[in-house]
Amino acid sequence: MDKGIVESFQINGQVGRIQPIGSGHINDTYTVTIKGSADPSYILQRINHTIFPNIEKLCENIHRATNHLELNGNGQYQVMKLVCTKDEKHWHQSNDGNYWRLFTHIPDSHSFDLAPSNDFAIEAGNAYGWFVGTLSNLNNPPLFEVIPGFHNLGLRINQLQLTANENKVDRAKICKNELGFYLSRCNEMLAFDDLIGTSEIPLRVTHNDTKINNILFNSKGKAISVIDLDTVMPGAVHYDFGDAIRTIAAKAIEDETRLELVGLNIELYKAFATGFLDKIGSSLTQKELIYLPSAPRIMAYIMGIRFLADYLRGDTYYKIKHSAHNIQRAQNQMALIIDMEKKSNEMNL
Ligand code: ADP
Ligand code: GN1
Ligand code: MG
Repeated sequence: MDKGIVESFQINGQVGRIQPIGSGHINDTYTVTIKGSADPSYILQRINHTIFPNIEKLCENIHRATNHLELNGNGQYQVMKLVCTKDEKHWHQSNDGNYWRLFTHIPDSHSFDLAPSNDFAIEAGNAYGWFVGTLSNLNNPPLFEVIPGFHNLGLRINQLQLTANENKVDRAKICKNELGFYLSRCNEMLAFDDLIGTSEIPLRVTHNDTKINNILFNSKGKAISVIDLDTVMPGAVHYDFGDAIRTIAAKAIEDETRLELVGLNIELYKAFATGFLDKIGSSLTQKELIYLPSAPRIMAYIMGIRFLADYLRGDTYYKIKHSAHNIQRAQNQMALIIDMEKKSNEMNL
């Protein structure tokens, strides 16, 4: 790793170690330690500019969101800051054409891929509820839509169908079952899509990638920060509630291939919902509340069809560790959906 990249930012001290961290599928993330210090001071990220082509608008969204959270969040959570480059920009382009940004590191923080207990789930619910609640009035002008139609079900279903028809890498025959599973549920899912953006389910400012590892916890298990702000943009509250449940109330990680282990932990689900609604429940509309229990199934469905579409197009979007990785992820989400369908009565709030 070229230390010169970090040195192009306004850092305090001399760059020491740069080490990879995290399990994300899109960007590359590193901790940066300053010489003479034991703990990291910064987080360096290489931005995937194929997926996020408008780097300027992407960084502007993050800058606006972090400022707003700092000013209006009542100090309840720590907010990481974008560090400027020496020429006062929020990103740096290296000679090889890559784009980089630097954040302040939240000290003494840990992230998890599953919730270790009910208390963590409540904490996570509080943190994401605080996030959506605090950003609710950041709309003048609205944040930039960094990935158009990111959680638009109609668009994602069309993409899946098109990719299956094109069958570029001849994988459609391998995924007949998976395609059948997802396409057989599309009408039921689309009913919800039509309500988004109406007064009943208004557009808010949402995080749109509310996995549990995008919350930092301290050593006492308290949530201390919400991170990974690439996809902060207008969205429905269901996106954040539903996407969070996929990892916070899941019995197994997203990459688990022993499908009998995959499912919803109803206690963790209720704990997350309690924490989330505690922070934001009173400002939700009746329709938003009615649809909340369906949101985890809808978001698992969206993620499942995105994994499957990527498998069908030859793995061009998500990072993979082996050639079956994306179809296995799509199967994992199927198992989660089936379990949530069985538990739909228990999921009522
Ligand atoms: P990705 O998009 O690849 O998931 P993240 O922004 O979530 O990238 O960062 C990956 C991991 O790096 C996080 O799960 C967390 O452990 C750590 N991390 C990211 N930002 C910070 C920060 N500001 N302070 C401390 N740790 C961080
Ligand atoms: C991607 O890179 P990561 O893990 O933060 C994806 C999310 C998916 C997630 C699935 C921009 O997020 O939408 O839910 O993988 N982010 C983007 O694990 O596509
Ligand atoms: Mg992340």
